[in-house]
Amino acid sequence: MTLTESSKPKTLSAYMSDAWNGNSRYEGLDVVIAAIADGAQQIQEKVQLASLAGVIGVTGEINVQGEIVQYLDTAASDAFVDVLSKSGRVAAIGCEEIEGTVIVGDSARHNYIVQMDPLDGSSNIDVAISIGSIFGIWRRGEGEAVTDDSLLRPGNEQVAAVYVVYGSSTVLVAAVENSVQGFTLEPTTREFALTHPDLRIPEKCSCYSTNEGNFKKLDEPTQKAVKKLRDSYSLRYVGSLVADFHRNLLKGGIFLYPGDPGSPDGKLRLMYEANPLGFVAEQAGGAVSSGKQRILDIQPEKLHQRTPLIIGNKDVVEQTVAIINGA
Ligand code: FDP
Repeated sequence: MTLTESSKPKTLSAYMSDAWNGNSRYEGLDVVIAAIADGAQQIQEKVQLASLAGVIGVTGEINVQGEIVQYLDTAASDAFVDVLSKSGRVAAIGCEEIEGTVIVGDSARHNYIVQMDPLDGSSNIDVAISIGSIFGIWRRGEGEAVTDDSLLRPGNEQVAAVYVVYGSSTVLVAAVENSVQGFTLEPTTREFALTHPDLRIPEKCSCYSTNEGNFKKLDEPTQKAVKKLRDSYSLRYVGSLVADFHRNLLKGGIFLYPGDPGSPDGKLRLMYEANPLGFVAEQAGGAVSSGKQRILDIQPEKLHQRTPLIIGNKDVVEQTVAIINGA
């Protein structure tokens, strides 16, 4: 099938220019998201090569699976720090792979703060399963100094969030207030095209996603909540948060990685996993909770802090949280 000019989906850059042009709240945001799209294309190419790791290994370049995982984690972190720094719009970056704050610049044009997980689900890299990248984006206050603490902002102050899934296709989802748009990388033009406009989580929840292997570790109310989900929905668990979240956003579903008595804060990270995906979920009509409160209202204390995460269809998240709290 050939697409005529008029039936071709909008590109990411055309979409951003049409949607945000002249809106001062989003001044320069298109540049930040274009930088993310550029970095994502670089990483997508490297991720594809990961399946050839054994072959490439013969040359001695990348020889064992552990090394390709490490290599890609670092390559993704370096690539996104590079493109975001060069965008001229980002004042500071927080990254799963980097201990402290990356301070980029403090001119008036450096008006965004970005927190990212450059390669989420890295234990799936070398087995050809979907992985991704996640970004939370905040506005820097006018004239605000850029310091190590610039990153410690609650999720409810995010102005945008983006994630990318490197799967059977490469998909970039971008959310701002009341708007979630999905774009697919078109391999021949190397452009992201608007394929999933105005995403809303379907009314009907069709699956639950959790690591069932952790069931015995959970406290009794959380076990009760998981049992209720088992009785109601199909289980779908990729083990890459971004891939599980994306499927649930498109098809309806709930993801939970709760805390347990041994690790009350769970496994996932507040600033670059829970907050950005929580923002996307809420803009798409879903909900996000730590089991105690709305994720986006947590005041962060540390850059790499963890949080239990319950995210997806609003009614099912609310019901699950209620059971966890003794209902
Ligand atoms: P990974 O360890 O592969 O990096 O962010 C951590 C994460 O993946 C998530 O993407 C994923 O949802 C979760 O951990 C999987 O954890 P379990 O293996 O404990 O289920």
